[in-house]
Amino acid sequence: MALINFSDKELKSLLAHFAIPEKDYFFRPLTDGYINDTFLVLDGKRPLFVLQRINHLVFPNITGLMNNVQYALHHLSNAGYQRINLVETRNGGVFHEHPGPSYWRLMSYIDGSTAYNTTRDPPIAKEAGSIIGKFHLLLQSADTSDYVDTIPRFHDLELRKQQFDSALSTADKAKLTIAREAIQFAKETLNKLEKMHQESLPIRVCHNDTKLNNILFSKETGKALCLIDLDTLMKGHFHFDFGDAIRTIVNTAPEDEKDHSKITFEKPLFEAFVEGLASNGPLLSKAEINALPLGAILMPFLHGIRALTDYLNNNRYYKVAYENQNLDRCLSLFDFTKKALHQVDYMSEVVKRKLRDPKK
Ligand code: GN1
Ligand code: MG
Repeated sequence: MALINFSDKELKSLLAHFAIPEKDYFFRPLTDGYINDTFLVLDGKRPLFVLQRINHLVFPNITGLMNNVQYALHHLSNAGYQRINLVETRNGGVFHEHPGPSYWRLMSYIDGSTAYNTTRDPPIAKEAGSIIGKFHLLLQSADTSDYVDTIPRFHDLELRKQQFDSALSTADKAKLTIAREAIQFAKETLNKLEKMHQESLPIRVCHNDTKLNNILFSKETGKALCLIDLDTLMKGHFHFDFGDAIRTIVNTAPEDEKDHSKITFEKPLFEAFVEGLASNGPLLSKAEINALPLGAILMPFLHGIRALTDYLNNNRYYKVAYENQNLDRCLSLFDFTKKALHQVDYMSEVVKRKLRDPKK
């Protein structure tokens, strides 16, 4: 998908649909996301809001998605969890449908907050674990049947395999040759993962995109404040959220890193993250704890195979900054998958020791 540009004039006219004081606001694009278009709205130098176009090709049920977000935000607010507010439109809705169509929402900006793409800092990893645990504690009382699947089968390996197979059957010969090793690894790992035993696991309302840069931290105290980007909030299993966090916290390299010697599995960061999770008290069942190492392999692999599929499909799904970015992302995610595969026994030992409820 190509990057889309919006003029200040267009953004101003969109903002006018929301119930905020009329002022001469400035806009600054935030370009880290691969799906939506996001802009910081500033009053002079002060960021006040986040304006976002929701990609309706990726998320066709915008009403369902925004209902999910509203329900969840209702739960996601307490002393240790920073509330995010949706700004209503002048018609009292939570999003604005623009002719085209395009779909826009406006959220409060959390003053004094920051996010990290990567970290080498165990206290940050621990805070990340703590806030993800808190997110799940707060949503434990949510009724999963209230939430629609914004992307059905989002983390379903079988679906991702089918999409990969279909991309293989239509891709250019040249691309199949360039990606030969990645394709081979994908096939082998699909076999391996299909065989990895899974006990039956509870369904929770999950975030489903708990990468490190979806966590806001206080610049002043270093505390994690809350999770952002709730578009994929829907039913799921806890090890999905665990795995997405591990792939972006325990690996200190960015997702499209080309130098694979920089991709590492950092044990101190893994342990700090698990300690952060444990700091909320018992949350997970025995079966969920047993599934955590699988999550740490499944999630980088799933993102890798999705990036590979999109590379073979000529970048239809993700926004890419350059032609081969999806292939670079795939190779880097597969490299971390390999490194995590070597740490299965280590991960099992740590999560059992730190997370099992001593009373059970
Ligand atoms: C996409 O655009 P962004 O960064 O919020 C993707 C996530 C991936 C992420 C990075 C709906 O999210 O699953 O973690 O890229 N979201 C969707 O790989 O596909
Ligand atoms: Mg996202």
